[in-house]
Amino acid sequence: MTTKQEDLELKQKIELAKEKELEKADSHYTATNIQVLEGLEAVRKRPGMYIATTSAAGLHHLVWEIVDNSIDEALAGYCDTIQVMVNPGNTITVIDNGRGIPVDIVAKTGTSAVETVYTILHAGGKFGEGGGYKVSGGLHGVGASVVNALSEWLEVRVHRDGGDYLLRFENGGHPVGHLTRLGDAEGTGTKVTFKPDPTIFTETTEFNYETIRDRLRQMAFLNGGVKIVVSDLRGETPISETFLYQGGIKEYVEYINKNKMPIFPEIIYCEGRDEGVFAEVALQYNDGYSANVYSFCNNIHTHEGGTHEEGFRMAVTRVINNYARANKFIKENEENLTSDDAREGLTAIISVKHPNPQYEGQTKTKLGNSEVRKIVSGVVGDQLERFLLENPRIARIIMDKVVLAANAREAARNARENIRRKGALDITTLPGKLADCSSKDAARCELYIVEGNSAGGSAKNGRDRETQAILPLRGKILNVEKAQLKRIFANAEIGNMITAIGGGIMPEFDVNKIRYHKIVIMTDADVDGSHIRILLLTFFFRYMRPLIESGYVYIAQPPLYKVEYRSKQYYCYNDEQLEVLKSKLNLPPQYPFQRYKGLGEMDAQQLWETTMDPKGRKMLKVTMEDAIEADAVFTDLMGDSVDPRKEFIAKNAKFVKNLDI
Ligand code: 28F
Repeated sequence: MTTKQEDLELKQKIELAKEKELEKADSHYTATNIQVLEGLEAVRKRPGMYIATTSAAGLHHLVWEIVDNSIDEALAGYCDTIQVMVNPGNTITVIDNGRGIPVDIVAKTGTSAVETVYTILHAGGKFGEGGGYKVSGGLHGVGASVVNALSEWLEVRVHRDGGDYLLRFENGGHPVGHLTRLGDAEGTGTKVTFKPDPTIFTETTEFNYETIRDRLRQMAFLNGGVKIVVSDLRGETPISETFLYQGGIKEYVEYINKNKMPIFPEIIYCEGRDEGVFAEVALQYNDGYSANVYSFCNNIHTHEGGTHEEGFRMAVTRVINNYARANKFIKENEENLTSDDAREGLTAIISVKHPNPQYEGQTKTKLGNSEVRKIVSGVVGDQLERFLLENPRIARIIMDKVVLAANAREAARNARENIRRKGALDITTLPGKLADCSSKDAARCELYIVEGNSAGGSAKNGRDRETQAILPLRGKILNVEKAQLKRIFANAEIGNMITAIGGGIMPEFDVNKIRYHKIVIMTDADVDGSHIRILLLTFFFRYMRPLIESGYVYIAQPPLYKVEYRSKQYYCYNDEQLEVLKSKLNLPPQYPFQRYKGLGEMDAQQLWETTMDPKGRKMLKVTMEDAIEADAVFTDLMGDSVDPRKEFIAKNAKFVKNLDI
């Protein structure tokens, strides 16, 4: 029996215990909260550790990271539509119709799953137990919390369990209260809006719509059946584009070959799953000479290739040789076809989804997992062989093509030998037109390829002789897309470039031998200048691709206008700058200014000051971020259809994205 007194004491004890529990929970919460903020603070202190760069590329990484979460939800089978909007003020909104981030409390952190995912580093890592795994690459898979840490503010809105939930973060990831249920909602999904922190992204906080659109188009190709709607709402007339490819990478190959000449209409497709790895390949041959094989792991472009590409190459070479021998396309006494022969004119996409990818290489874009080689080689080996057996008519077209390639390889080798003998590939005899620099340290050296002899003269006189070399080009260079290899090697302007740069040409191009780490294309700001620039870029893309991949190719930015005011000279590089300058100096609307029609109008001193002096110049870096897109563009321009070329030249080279100062 207990007395009333004892009863009361017990009650008090229970209350006390409860309070202690609460305190414990609270202090636990406070402790984790502090850790959380320390984690996000670490991201803000050293953003480079998490997103590699805080330049324009890093800014765009934020978008990829949020979109990756939607893609993962789609790959798990719960989402089929993703919307991405670039809003006025350069904020980004991403919406998906997945299950919605869970809203209940996570035991470990004591807060909602939404808050956990957005405040704990790597929290979003593994997806639910339903067999799905986080497959999208992300920025090395660092998670949404990094985006939050690097945002001035970020809002997550979730529709789930019949509710409409909101959580807002400010100042680099500090939650404003906790997840709040605003009311009822039908359906499910997640919506995230964020504004990148300008104190982190000091270079630029302006999103490039083309960059976002191109990457999301690629995402739509790589994840067939997922609808991605991209909009730019910043301008006066909003832009919106929808990407939905039921055929996935098959449609990707079709897209790349769109302006080339496929030699048969079918896209060959192989797929398989083994050891938890999903591998798929789509391919088609066109009548061109280059190989366009692009590989991906978990939606990341593996620029440096890796085991999936090796497996693919092995299988294609093996199957083609076997078929060619069995069907007497090559005779018994003849050599095997090389893998280069088998890939001439080949467009292919290799895409693997791997639960535990290992990346290697200088830029960590080379797939290292060794089991993948066998998996891809097996899938392609079996299914390509079968395709050839079942489609003898197409098999014959392919065989004719690869045998022709083998013969042409022989002819090209002779042609190359010829120029080598003539000295064009021999870097000891530099072209007479080249005004070389005195330094031999390639990392410091720059080669200016300049349109026209008169501008070439100014550049020679204005340059820094120690580090800047000048190669003037006379008139237009050969259109390498259309020309035969033999003619390309025989062309004097091209020969000069090959010799000056010093790395040879593909397939033997050696980026370690090049004599300059900056190749700067300097042409007039008119249609002819654009054309020459594009011809040069086509040449580099086809014959010195590693130059672009390594980020060694630049485009000079000469000013468009000069304004003289109170015996001072001001240069403007675009119309906007001119307007700003006019209003800054309070100039009347009719105040005269000089419009530069060509580089030749500048004297040596002006050219140096405005365009060549490393201290003040602006240059555009040519990137291979989307080599595939670039390839489609080059073909557009240089291929047989004339209209897209004209249109494109008028619009300028759009794959030139990154501003490098
Ligand atoms: C606009 C950005 O972030 N979409 C997302 C989901 C769905 C789930 C999830 C996300 C659970 C515990 C990690 C739902 N139901 N779009 C998005 N959609 N995250 S992110 O779960 C996160 C995990 O911690 C989800 C059942 N399982 C998973």
